Amino acid sequence: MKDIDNGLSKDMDKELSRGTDSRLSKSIDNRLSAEDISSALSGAGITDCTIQVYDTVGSTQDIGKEFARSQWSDPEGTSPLALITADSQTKGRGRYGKHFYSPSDTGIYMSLVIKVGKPVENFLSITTATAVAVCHVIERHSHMKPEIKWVNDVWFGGRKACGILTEAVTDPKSGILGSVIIGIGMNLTTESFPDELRDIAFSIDDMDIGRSRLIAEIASEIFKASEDPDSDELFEEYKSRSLILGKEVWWMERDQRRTGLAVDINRAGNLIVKTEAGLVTLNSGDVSIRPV
Ligand code: BT5
Repeated sequence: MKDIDNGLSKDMDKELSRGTDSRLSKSIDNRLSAEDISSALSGAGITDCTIQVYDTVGSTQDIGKEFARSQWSDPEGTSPLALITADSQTKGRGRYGKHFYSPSDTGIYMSLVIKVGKPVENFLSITTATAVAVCHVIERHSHMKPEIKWVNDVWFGGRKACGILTEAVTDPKSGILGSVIIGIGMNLTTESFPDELRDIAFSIDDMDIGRSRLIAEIASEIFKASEDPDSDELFEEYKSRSLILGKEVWWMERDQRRTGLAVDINRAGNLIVKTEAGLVTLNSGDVSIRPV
């Protein structure tokens, strides 16, 4: 198996025992604990999952990728699912190597590794399905109404609270998708952001569950969705939650600002934009909503 960029993304050991965050209800246990995650996953029927909880790491995604490789080099020795989470990341990353701000105590940073073993074509919508799964969990445990900003950011009132990064380990010869590594970063009680994020980041600070249970619920919702990520139901829900469809958008193409009307999202997750020159299909680049 070899890592390739296949378009899905262009591009415990240490258990923690931290106190509860002051902004969360005192009754909420906000510690990160492998035991709590494991027991919540078991409650959801997921028992064969490797769980690793760290204090600080570079990127949970990198650890996830290593695990994905071991799923193929040591199939007997590894489980088909893995969940890697950390209290903070020093090199949290988004698409194209962009930095994802991951401070300690106030957010969740997790990577799920799912062994797939199917042609890529049968797993195209895992990225969009993940965004829907994350919205379900947020709605279950918060009063906020999330929206999805193409491709897979979760936004509230024009600000980003959660970013999702899907990567893959694929066999280039057979086209078989070996494993997917789904990274999720979510701001929960972060109050102070670096300057460049101050006006664009948001924290979902009214969650009624602590971080361990939240991580387990997100994982189990995604594992469920991954059984049939290409289902029509999930895909239609993704589109109905999209804050970009039907809006005027702009993007940069070879130093040129282009504009158009976002009319559709196809099964590969591409955005279809109607421009004066006709329909344009955009991959996973950055698109901004045009101010009215
Ligand atoms: C993403 O990329 O938003 C995907 C982020 C995935 C992070 C998770 S955390 C666990 C796992 N381990 C990792 O190393 N990564 C994954 P993208 O759509 O490319 O957005 C990146 C942009 O989001 C940055 O350029 C900033 O503008 C913005 N950003 C960075 N940190 C943020 C934060 N904490 N909250 C809101 N926006 C942020």
